[in-house]
Amino acid sequence: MPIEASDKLVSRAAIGLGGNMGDVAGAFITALATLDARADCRIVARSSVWRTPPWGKTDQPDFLNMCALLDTTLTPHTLLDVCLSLETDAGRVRFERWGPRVLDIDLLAYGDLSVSDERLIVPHPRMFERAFVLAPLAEIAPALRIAGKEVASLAKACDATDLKVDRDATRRVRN
Ligand code: A4P
Ligand code: MG
Repeated sequence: MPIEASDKLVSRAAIGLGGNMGDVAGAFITALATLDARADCRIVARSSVWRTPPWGKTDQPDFLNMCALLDTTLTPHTLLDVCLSLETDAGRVRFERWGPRVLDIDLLAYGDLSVSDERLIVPHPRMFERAFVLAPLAEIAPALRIAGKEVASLAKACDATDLKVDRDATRRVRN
């Protein structure tokens, strides 16, 4: 179904989902279904689900990561608030930065907008060095330009040798 007819501008946003506690693929499915059920959001693409070694804080279990594209009439800040509430709904409790989590949703890009304030930085500042973001994003948006660079070439410049597609989780998320 197309996004609800309104006089509001529709923007294409990219989000990254990650987690390494409990049924992460189940949390991805619920979060994407909840977003898609809103009148002001429509999921238009889902990447594969990738199994990825932990980045930043390495003494924790592997993550599952995926990306999705959505059309939305929400502002970037309201979309962030919706994503943060989906994390809470999934049972996320913040223990430590970069620590284990059921569900993390990052707003990677919002149209070609740049935002930088105390609550939100878009494009996501750490995505350019993260194969676990760029490999899934390149599957669904290779030609997207973020900060002037094509996602496909950003992904090629990143070492993705330790990442692999989780076929079962991908099947679940795409069903
Ligand atoms: N915030 C600002 N900009 C954004 C944005 N573009 N998207 C603020 C989302 N949030 C944004 O986030 C803290 C605050 O960042 C939010 O309240 C929001 O206002 P958080 O999710 O509470 O904290 P965090 O996730 O622990 O920290 P951070 O720095 O956001 O971590 P990252 O960058 O999300 O990294 N390894 C693998 N393999 N896969 C992963 O998914 N994830 C992380 C977390 C570390 N290592 C990983 C993975
Ligand atoms: Mg985060």
